[in-house]
Amino acid sequence: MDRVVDLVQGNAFVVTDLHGAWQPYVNCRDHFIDLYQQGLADTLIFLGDILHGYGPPEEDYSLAILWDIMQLQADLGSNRVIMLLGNHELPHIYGITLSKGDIEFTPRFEHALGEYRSYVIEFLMGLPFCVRTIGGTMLTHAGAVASVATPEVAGWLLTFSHQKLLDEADRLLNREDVSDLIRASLNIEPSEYDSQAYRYLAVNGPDDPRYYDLLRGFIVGNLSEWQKLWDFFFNQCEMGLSITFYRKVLERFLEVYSTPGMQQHVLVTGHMAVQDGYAIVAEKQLRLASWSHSTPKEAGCYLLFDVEQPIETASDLIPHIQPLWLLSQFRESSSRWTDHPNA
Ligand SMILES: [Mn+2]
Repeated sequence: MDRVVDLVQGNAFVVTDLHGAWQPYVNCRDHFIDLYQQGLADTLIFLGDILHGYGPPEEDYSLAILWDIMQLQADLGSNRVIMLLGNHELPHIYGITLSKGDIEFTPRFEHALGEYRSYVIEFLMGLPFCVRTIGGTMLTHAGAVASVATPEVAGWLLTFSHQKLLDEADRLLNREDVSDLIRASLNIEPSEYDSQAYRYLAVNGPDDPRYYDLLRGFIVGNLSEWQKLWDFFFNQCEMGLSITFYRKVLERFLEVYSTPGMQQHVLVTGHMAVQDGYAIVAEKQLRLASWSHSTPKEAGCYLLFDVEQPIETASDLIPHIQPLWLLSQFRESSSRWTDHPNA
C-alpha cells in the first residue's frame, strides 16, 4: 500500500494534534470549508493524533471527530481531506496499549468503538504516513530519527502493510502455548485474562473473535519491525541531541523520503509541545501545534500554503502560519455547537 500522498497543486491547510478536542476540530473544519468554497484552500490535512483527550471522558470527542473526518473525506474526496497516522492512532490497529505516566490512553477509545469498530479500524489501517509536495515541504506526524532515515527503512515504510505485521504476529501466536504466553507476557494468571482483555480492548469473553488480540498486541510490540514503525510516529527529534547532529539526521531523513521530481527540503510536524503554536527546529523543520500541544492552547496555529511554491528552509513557511483562534470567534462558535455527538 502506498503510504505517501504527493501533492502537486493547490493550497494545503494543515492542522495537528487535536487529541479529541471537539471545538478546535470544528473551528478547523469550518474554516477550511469556508476557504475551500472561496477557492482559497484545496486540501485539508490532519497531521495525526486526532485521538485521545487528556481530560475527563465527557470532554473527549475522539470518536466523534474521527467519524466526522471519515464523513468529510467521503463527501469531498480522499484527495481533499487527508489524515496522516499518528502515534495515538497506531496502537489501535494492533491492540497495543498506550499510556503516559498514569494516563492510559487506549481503553476509553476501544470501549467507545462499539458498532463502529470495523469501519474505524479499517480507516486507520488505510491512513497514509506522510505527504510530499512539489515545492519541497514534507508533512508527517513526528520528526526525523536516525533509525528510519535509511533508504531501506524508507522503502519499507512508504509501502507498509499493517496486515503483514498482524499476520506475522498471528503466526507466532499459533505456535505458542497460550497459558504460558499470558503468564510471561502479561504477567497475570490465565484466569485473569478475560478481565484484562475486556479492560484494554473491550473483548467480550472467549467467544469474541478478537479474544486473543491483547496477546497478539504484545507479540507485535516485541517484533523488531514494530520498533522501526513506532520510531517513525513517536520520536523526540532534537531532544538529547546537539542541534548540529539533529540537522544532519533531518537532512538525511528528507533525502531518503524524496524521489526524483519530489525533492523534499523542509519537514512539517506536530507531536511535540510548542510555545505559541509553532517553532523552527534546525532550520529545516517547522513544528506546528494547533491546539493540544500549544502553550497557551489559544495560540494554536494552522498552516496554509501553496504546495507549488518552492520551500528551502522552514522560515519560508512562516508567512503562511495563521492563528487558529480568534477568541471572539471561539465564544460565538461555542454557543453554536452545543449539540455535538458525544464520544
Ligand atoms: Mn504524537
